[in-house]
Amino acid sequence: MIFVLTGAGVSRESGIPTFRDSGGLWEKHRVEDVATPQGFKKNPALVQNFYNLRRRELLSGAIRPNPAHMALARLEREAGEEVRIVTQNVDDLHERAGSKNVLHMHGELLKVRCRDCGKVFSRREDLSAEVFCPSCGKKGALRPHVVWFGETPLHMDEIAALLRRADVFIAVGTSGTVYPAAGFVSSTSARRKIEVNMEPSAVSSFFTENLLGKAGEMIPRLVEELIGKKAL
Ligand code: BV8
Repeated sequence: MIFVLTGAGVSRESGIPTFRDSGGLWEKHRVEDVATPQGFKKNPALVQNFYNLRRRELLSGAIRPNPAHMALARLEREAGEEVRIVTQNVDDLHERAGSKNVLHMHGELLKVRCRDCGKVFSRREDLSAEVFCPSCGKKGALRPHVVWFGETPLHMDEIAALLRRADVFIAVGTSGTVYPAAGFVSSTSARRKIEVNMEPSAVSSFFTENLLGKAGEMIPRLVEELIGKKAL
C-alpha cells in the first residue's frame, strides 16, 4: 500500500499560497488570530472572512489541479495496489484531479460545521453569523469545517492503521512543522520513505529518499517509476 501525505506545497503551482513561504497565508495574519479556537472566539468575523476569501479564491476558476495532483490520481488508478492520500490541505484539488479516497486530516474549506448540532454541510458561499444551521436552525452557529491549532485532527485512527500497513510512504510539499502530520514519517513501517519538496523539511532526516524540486515536475516522474516498477 502506498501512503501519500500532501501539504500546501502540492497546491502551490495551482496558485494557492503556502503557509510559510514568503507571501504565504500566515504572512498577513498571526496564526493565533485566524487558526485557533481562541482566535475565532475573540473575533469570529475576522476568521470567517479569512476563510471566505480562501473559499472564493478556490472557487474562482483561476485555481486548477496541477500535474502533481493529476499524477497522484493516475497512481491511484494504475499502481496495481492500494494508494491512499492523506492531505493537510483544505482545498479540493486532489478530488478535482480524480483522486477518490482522500482523507482531509485538517478538514475542508468547502465544508462547514454546526457548533451546536455538530452536523457537517458542503458550502461554497461565504459564511457569517447571519447564516442559520440547515439542520438545527441555530443562527450564527456555523464555522469552517477545518482543524485549528489545539484541535484534534480528523481520521486519526484510520490514518494510524494506514501507516502500519504502508510499504511506501511519500510526503509531498510539506514543511514538516505541524504535528501530528510531521510525525507520520517516523511512525510508519514503510520500507521506502520518499520526501518530495522544494527544500529540506524539518523532518527530512527520517526519509530514505529526498527528492528536491517542484511537485509538478517530480511527482509525475516518481509516479512513472512506481507504475513502471509494477509493470516489470
Ligand atoms: C493537535 C488547517 C492534538 C486550517 C492547519 C505547543 C502548543 C500547542 C500545540 C502544539 C505545541 N506543539 C505542538 C503542538 C501541536 C500543534 C503543532 O504542531 N504546532 C506547531 C506549530 C508546533 N498541532 C496541532 O495543534 C494539531 N492538533 O496536535 O491535536 C492531537 C494530536 C494527535 C492526535 C490527537 C490529538 C492541529 C494542527 C492543524 C492546524 N491546521 N491547517 C487552515 O488551513 O487554515 S495547519 C496548516 O499548516 C496546514 O494544514 C499544514 O498542516 C500546516 C503545515 O503547512 P504545510 O502544508 O507544511 O505548508 P508550509 O507552508 O508549512 O510548507 C510548504 C512546503 O512546501 C515548504 O516546505 C515548501 O518548501 C514546499 N513547497 C513550496 N512550493 C512547492 C513546495 N514543494 C514542492 N513543490 C512546490 N511547488
